[in-house]
Amino acid sequence: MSEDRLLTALREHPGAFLSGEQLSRASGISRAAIWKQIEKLREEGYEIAAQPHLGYQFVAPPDRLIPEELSWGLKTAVVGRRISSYARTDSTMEIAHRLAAAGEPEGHAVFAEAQTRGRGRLGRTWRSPAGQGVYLSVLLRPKLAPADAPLLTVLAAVALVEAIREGAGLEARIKWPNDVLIGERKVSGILTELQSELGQVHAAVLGIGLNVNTPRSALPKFATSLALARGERCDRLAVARALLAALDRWYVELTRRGAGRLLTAWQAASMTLGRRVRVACQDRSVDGEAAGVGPAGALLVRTDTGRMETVTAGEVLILR
Ligand code: BT5
Repeated sequence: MSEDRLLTALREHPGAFLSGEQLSRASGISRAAIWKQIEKLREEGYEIAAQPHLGYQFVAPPDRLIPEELSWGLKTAVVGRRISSYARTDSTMEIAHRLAAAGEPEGHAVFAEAQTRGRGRLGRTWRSPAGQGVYLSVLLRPKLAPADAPLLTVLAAVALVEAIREGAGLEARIKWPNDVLIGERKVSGILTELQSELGQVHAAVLGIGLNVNTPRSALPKFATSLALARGERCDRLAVARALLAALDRWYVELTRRGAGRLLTAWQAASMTLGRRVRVACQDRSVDGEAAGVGPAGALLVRTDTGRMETVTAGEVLILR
């Protein structure tokens, strides 16, 4: 569409003023109608400067996670091949599951500005205030056995650490199994859900909640956001794009070459390994030293008797 071409022409020359005539040539919109289209873009939240005799200049996109902006400059093989964005929904997990059931190919990324029923594990709630965070579910169809699916949580955690570094300049650490922390506070949580049958994964929905500009008042007690940790607002689009790119890099690595490098990266970013932990599992509790991570993303705990226990799911309390 010619409106899209107008936006592309402006975006391709950041910092430069383009005359009405240049924009008209690039977009196919008549010179007389350019101003009206610019006003329309401004109404959508685009910041565009105008100077008499000079023309128009692209200043900033809207602070919204919309497909046109998320895919700008994004070169991914799988993750984000398709992007959907919702202003408000119950949970992006629900939308991605419905897409999966309808046969949608893998890679579709579903974003929402706000969730009314954002969820964590075991029926817990994920607080999802509007316009502050990244709430994302990615539909994947990995050739993994259900028992290896925790590797997707490992993948998301490593991708989050990289995206937080790249998009916000902050160092985050991974707390097994599905939390990403800055300092001692949770900044992001991961939820992996499967559609599987007879030992085969048909679809996996990888859910990620990341607090970007979320104020303290909207968060639970032991949580933080990138903006709180950095002391200034962060570019949500930049963080979200970096996240899609990192998820894609690691997904391609995992599916083509296996989990080796992924597990090494996880270990380097882990805050759990080497610590004394208490892991509460469904029916028991294991005390010991977090000694390593198994090939499918399980936690290896060396108990006081020297025995190695493998824990596939649970809550970790770091004792010291
Ligand atoms: C998680 O569960 O950490 C997984 C969260 C996944 C959320 C994403 S958002 C996009 C997608 N759509 C969804 O509906 N969900 C996914 P869990 O480990 O069970 O942790 C949940 C706990 O984290 C809660 O009980 C709170 O204590 C805490 N919590 C809730 N909201 C939080 C927030 N915004 N930031 C930090 N901690 C939070």
